Amino acid sequence: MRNLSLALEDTAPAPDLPEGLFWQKQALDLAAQKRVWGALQQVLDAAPPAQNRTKGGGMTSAAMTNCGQAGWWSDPKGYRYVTANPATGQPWPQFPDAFIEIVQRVTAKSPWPDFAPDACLVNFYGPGAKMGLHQDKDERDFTQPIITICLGDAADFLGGGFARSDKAQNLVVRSGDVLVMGGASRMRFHGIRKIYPGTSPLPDIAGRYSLTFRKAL
Ligand SMILES: O=C(O)CCC(=O)C(=O)O
Repeated sequence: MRNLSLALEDTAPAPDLPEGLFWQKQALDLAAQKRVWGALQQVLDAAPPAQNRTKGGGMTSAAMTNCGQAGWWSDPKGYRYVTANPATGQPWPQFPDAFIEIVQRVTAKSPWPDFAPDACLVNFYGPGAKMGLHQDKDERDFTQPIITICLGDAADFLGGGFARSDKAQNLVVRSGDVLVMGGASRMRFHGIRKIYPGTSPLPDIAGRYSLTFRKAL
């Protein structure tokens, strides 16, 4: 049976979002999601996602990989962007054309029509995976937004405040949704509370991918 609480969430009115946080529900129809998935598979083949070690000595719950000129990396030395995959020494795979087209389409009518990402951190959440509340602050230019494409299972996205302890808003995001965090919301804490296994409209995806586009360098 599909998750009942998720079905109920669907009928809830869209919540008010703070300035700079945009949630474009179903920005990608199923055909566009399939195209992104096809392109993503090439990235995953070239740079398979893996759980990374953290500064604190643990492991990331989500598995990660990157494409673009730079990739976000975590290991006991800390968090940073690197231009080659430390696991292989190879450059990260280039952005597939499908990614560039989607980002351009999404940003065209946004406050950041000239957004030119140079990094895409891809997170993969299997059953039980999550991501704690954090700020994205390893990029050089905080005037540029972070744009996230959701693919696969639905998830609880937490949009918090500017302190980790601030109350967070829960958005149930689905495959094809796009989130933009920019401007006044660029430095908000955010995270993934849980995913809803078995809710992916793409039968080949068991779990959730988030494609997070950044201007890192
Ligand atoms: O998976 C998501 O939607 C959130 C990802 C995220 O917060 C990040 O990559 O910094």
